[in-house]
Amino acid sequence: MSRIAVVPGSFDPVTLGHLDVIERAAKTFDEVHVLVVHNPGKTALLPIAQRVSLLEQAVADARFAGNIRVTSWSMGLLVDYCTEVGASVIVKGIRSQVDVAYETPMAIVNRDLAAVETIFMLPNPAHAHVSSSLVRQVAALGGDVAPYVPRVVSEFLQAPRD
Ligand code: COD
Repeated sequence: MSRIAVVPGSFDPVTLGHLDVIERAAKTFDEVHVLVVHNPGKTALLPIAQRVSLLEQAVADARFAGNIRVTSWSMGLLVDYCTEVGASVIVKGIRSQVDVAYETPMAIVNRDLAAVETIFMLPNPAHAHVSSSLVRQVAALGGDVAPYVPRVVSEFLQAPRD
């Protein structure tokens, strides 16, 4: 039986830290679904479809295995998506104790709701300080985000707008 893992996030926008975790998940599981989910606790920069498109372009890089699918979910619980596609595992990236404290209750509730386990993966420490909110702030103030995001994202954020 193939093991499907879901890597969920706001990905607003996808960063090198996210990609590090996605790459590790793709090496660990047969199939990985990268799932863009709206987080009502955050003010969005990019529309969901744009985030999906940037993620698709980022994981098209040759270093990623061909077992990654990018999609979005707005139909209810994260575990409802997992059940729909037959995924038994959620993968979350952990940067610090703050992430552990934030993610642990969600992991337990997701297990209670649908017997979906959560696996925490540690990124390369080089990316541990990177967050989408930091990228949004640097971009909004005209700084260079290239050290923190895939090239497709820095080109998109730095492109002139109407
Ligand atoms: N290195 C490693 N991991 C990282 C990095 C980095 N530099 N940056 C972010 N991550 C990890 C985060 O810790 C997180 O695990 C994941 O990547 C996504 O991060 P974000 O910031 O894009 O997304 P969030 O934190 O806004 O998460 C949004 C979710 C929708 C995934 C989350 O809120 C969630 O799981 N919601 C569940 C909704 C639900 O069903 N609730 C009911 C039961 S809990």
